[in-house]
Parts: sequence; C-alpha cells; structure tokens
Amino acid sequence: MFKKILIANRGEIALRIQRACRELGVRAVMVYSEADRDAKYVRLAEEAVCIGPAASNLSYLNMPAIISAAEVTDAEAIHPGYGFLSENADFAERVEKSGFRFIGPSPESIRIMGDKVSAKQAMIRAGVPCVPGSEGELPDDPVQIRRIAKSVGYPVIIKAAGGGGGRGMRVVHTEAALVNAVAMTKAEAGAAFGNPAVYMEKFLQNPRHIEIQILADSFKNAVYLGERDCSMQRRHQKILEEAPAPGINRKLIERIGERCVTACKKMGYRGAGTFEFLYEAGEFYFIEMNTRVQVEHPVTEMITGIDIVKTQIMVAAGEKLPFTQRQITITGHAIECRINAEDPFKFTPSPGRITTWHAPGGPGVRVDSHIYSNYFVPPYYDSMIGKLIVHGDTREQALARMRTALLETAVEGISTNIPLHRELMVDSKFMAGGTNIHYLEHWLEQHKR
Ligand code: MV4
Repeated sequence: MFKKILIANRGEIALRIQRACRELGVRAVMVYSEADRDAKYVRLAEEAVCIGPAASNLSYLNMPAIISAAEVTDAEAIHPGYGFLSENADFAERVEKSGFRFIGPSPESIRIMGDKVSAKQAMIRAGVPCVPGSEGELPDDPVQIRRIAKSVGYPVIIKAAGGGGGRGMRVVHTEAALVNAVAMTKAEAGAAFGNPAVYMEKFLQNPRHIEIQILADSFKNAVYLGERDCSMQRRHQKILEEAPAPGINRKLIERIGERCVTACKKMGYRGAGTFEFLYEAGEFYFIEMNTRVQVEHPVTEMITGIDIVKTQIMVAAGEKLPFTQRQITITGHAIECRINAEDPFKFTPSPGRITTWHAPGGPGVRVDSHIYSNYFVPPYYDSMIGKLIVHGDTREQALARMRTALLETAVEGISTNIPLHRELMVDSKFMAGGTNIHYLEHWLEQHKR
C-alpha cells in the first residue's frame, strides 16, 4: 500500500478521499487554492500545499503545480477525485511520467473513453448494447449522411466525439434540417473540443438515465456493483440519485452488468468506472463511460457495503480486488440528495458564509460534506456543498428517512436547494418510482414560483 497520497481536489470529495486514506493508514497531502486555505478538511490532512489562486485554472487545473506538490511532499500517488483533472488523459500521463501512480485507469483507457466514438466502438466490440446509429464518425458527404439518418430513423441526435455530459449535441427531426445541423455541430465541436468529429444516434425521446458501477484491478478481475438511477436532473446536472433503479428487471441488469465486466476485462481497465446507459421500453443503450469516481458513488456503497474510494486506492497500489462478483449482494435501497448553495427554484448560485449548519442523523443516514458553521462557500467553484445519503430496507423506508433527514438539516446564512428536495420527496410520481430524464424540468415548469 502507498504510504502517502496527494489529493488533487477540493470540498466534499477531498474529505471523502482523506477519510479513505485514514482507514487505509495512508497519509494524505491536500492541495488547496487560496480560496480554500482555511477550510477544516485542509487543516485536517497530515500535510497541505497551496497550489495557487482561487481561479480553478490557476490551482485545481494547474498540472505543474499539482505535480510539484507531489514531488515536494514525496507522495507516491495522486487521487484526482471527480471533475477538474480527473478525466484528463494528458494529466494522468504526466503524473505517471513524473513517477507517481495516477489513482484511476491508464491514460490510454481515459483517452479511449474520452473520445465518444472510440468508446462506443470499444463497447460494440465487447458486446455492450449501444444506441443504434452511425458506425463511428459521420462522413462529410451529405448523401451518405442522409442515407445513414434514413436507416437510423428520425429523430436522430448528432453528438460530438469530444463532447459528453450533454455538451455538443443537436437533435434533428427532419431530413431538411439534417446536413446543416451536422455542419453546425461539427463547427461547434471543433471550436469547443479541438475535434470536429461527430456521430449520429437514434434520438430516444423519454429515456431514464441508468448507470452501472464497476471496479477492476490490474489482473483482469472486474466486478459490477449494480446500477444507479440518475434520471432526476436539470440541464445535465443531477440533483438526486438512487440505487437500485426502481422497477427494472434484475435479470436484465445482471446481463448488462456482466457485459460491462467483460468490456473492462477486454480493455484491461483498472480502477472505478461507470457505464452510462439510456433505458427506454425495457432496453439498455450505452452512451458514455466515466473513468472517475462519481459524485453519486455513495448510493452504491450503501447498498453493497463496499467502499469504492478505498478500493480505487487499493487497486491503484497493485492489490487484487478483495471480493468476487459472487460475494457482492445488494441490500435495501439508497437515495442521495445533492445539497447545492443555490436558490432552490431559480438556481442562481448562493455563495457566502454559512452561519448555522446542523447535520441530520439516525439509522441509515450518511452526510458527505466538508461544511460547518462559519464555513465560507467560495464563489469560484461548483455550488455543491455536500450530499445527504440515506439507506433503508425498502425504497419507502429510504424515502421516509430522507424526508426526516431533510427536515432535520439546517443551513443558514446562504440559500440551498433543500426546499426543492423536501418537495420532491413527497411528490407522488417520484414516490411511485421510475420518472425519466425530463421529469424534473417539467415539474419545475408546473411548479413555477
Ligand atoms: C441521448 C439522448 C437521447 N437519445 N442520446 C445527454 C448527456 C449525454 N451524456 C447524453 N445525453 C443524451 N443522449 C440519444 N441517442 C438524451 C440525452 C439527454 C440526457 C441523458 C442523460 C441524462 C439527462 C439527459 C438530458 C437531456 C438529454
């Protein structure tokens, strides 16, 4: 096992990784920006190194500063968390070339999954079901583009190979709009991602967003840890997640999970990973793979009892996965509400000083947050300040525990989206389970204030 790890992130995930380090007996080096200097999780680490000013591009995205911090503290590995440099293949490569272990997959794996065309081709080869569409990148010839769209069937969606997470996509409903839409998406993709390549898929109108968590070691062992339902989102920002996904056939999930595991073994994938699917009319369609630990990993930890962050570190250190697929069982139901410093209905950011923080508790309640009374939420970063996670024997019990947890939680001094979560937890359609990716936006339209 490593003796010392550098945590190249901030906020709740930096604290989450620090906790995993402590359990493993690994010393943690926190890097921080000037805006995070006084945060308690920074002071709590064995060591802390300032890597630059508040602006992310000068600190948490500053590769030389982070690698230098690892050098001066004699860390052996770097955990990137999520966001920032976590899915940057060039960063992973520079980390490894500098003699450190990147806690995540190889730069090659990150690169393949970062290009959505090569990711999809890898999945097709491995037998993971994908959305029907173009075989790879779209050609330039308008005649061929029209022919592909006709065979896929309208509506289609044009996606940038360099995009992902909702960036660089365009829905096309008619042949008349097709060729221009492809040209526009290519131009935007070239400017935004430095890669004009686009591909085409059948546009699914009312899917759910279901993702499968996997863990893999360096010895071609891989397991899946069930799925998460992440359909409750607004503008590609998830607001709550749950596991298992309500109302989906377990045998179907097992079949898809096994395909994901096969794909990992085939690719020689190492670390934690998430296969994102659209689920519609009883079928799964792969869209993207994330090569990092995700914000919503706790719901999977709660239903499996497996510590995903600890396991990431263990497999990065060259250890074997400490469990087999047969040893993984799913127990009960978990829900996570993301707590954002923002207006609960207008979604404008609400940074500033938290005057009161009262955390909820009780059976099956987990709080992943770095905040405290008198913490200042800086205006420079993502508005998420923590996560409330509950576990219950059933979905109904988890919902009841989340209602209680949200009732107990007090954040004063700034606005949070807790009032929105309180309303969603008593919404009859959400309570019934299985709402799709459009539900929240429609709900907000009908509950305007
Ligand atoms: C789609 C789709 C419908 N059909 N692909 C958006 C984020 C990116 N990961 C892929 N996305 C979508 N791809 C096909 N073929 C609809 C979306 C989509 C979406 C997906 C997941 C979660 C929220 C979403 C919100 C709008 C659109």
